[in-house]
Amino acid sequence: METKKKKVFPVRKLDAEEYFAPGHRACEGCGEVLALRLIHKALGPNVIVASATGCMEIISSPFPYTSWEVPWIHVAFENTAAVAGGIEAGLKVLQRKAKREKKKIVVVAMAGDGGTADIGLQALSGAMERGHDFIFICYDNEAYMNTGVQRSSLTPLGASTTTSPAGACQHGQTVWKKNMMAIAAAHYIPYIATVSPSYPMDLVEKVTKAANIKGPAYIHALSVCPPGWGISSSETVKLGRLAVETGVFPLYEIEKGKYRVTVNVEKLKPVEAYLQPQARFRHIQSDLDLIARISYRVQTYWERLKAKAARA
Ligand SMILES: Cc1ncc(C[n+]2csc(CCOP(=O)(O)OP(=O)(O)O)c2C)c(N)n1
Repeated sequence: METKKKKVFPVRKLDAEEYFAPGHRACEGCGEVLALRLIHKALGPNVIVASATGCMEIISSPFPYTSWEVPWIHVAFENTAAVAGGIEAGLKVLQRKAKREKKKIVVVAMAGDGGTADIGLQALSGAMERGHDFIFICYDNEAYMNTGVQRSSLTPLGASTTTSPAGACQHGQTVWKKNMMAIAAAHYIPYIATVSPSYPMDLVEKVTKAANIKGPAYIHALSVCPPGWGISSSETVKLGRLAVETGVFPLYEIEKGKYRVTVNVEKLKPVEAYLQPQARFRHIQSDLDLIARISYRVQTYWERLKAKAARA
């Protein structure tokens, strides 16, 4: 009996093309737009993007202008992953009915940390569970930034925001940052990764992998935000590196359940090296107890991550 040949769609190699045009209105030194630009360089032209409301939407599409060189749709906070799932299902039907050529189109859903971990979480969970072939990218700048730095469930413990202010009664955010990687992993999707534009080749490799793997992929991009975090715009890339070097934001992937640390750090730097340059943590510099709690948490997570990777 003749076996059906599996169709493999090649994803293009990285080249000099840009798919997100300059001239957008992102802040100087924006880590989020740097991640976005690199991600789309890796994905190439054959994509359709569903974008939640958030910084990357407002800076890229003030009517009548757009920075998007690829098909892009602005959707509500709540339904980004649902819209992406619909696009993917629609493309599949059109290709099956031969109303569209059989070309790989990578369907991408993107949102900030508020749009991912808070308001869009239900739609994301549903889309991951249904198993749509799409990539969800969380651009995590650790607060609702474009509306004025309000806390989200991805704001780290101790960070001062306009709705978790540092003052006499409280030292900034009072709860731990939600673990979105673990939430994605709990859906048993085939590919999950953390990325940082401070490590561009690691980012490109993971995004390329996510585009080639069939089924849902979740990418979590740490996006340094100079105005929201209170750093100079020239410090973005350096702070992104410090997040990795201190273990605050480890770079790893979970491919079909197997953990792999992609950027190893022999000995973590003290978390103070990451906290100290940021104004949002200025008030906790003298709170040694809080720093010790953060440090313990970071160290423990890192050890557990390495143990999981060693077992893989
Ligand atoms: C349901 C709903 N609630 C609130 C808003 C107002 N709003 C628009 S953008 C935004 C902040 C987005 O934060 P985040 O998703 O973290 O992305 P960022 O702006 O930080 O990139 C808010 C609260 C909205 N558009 N829809």
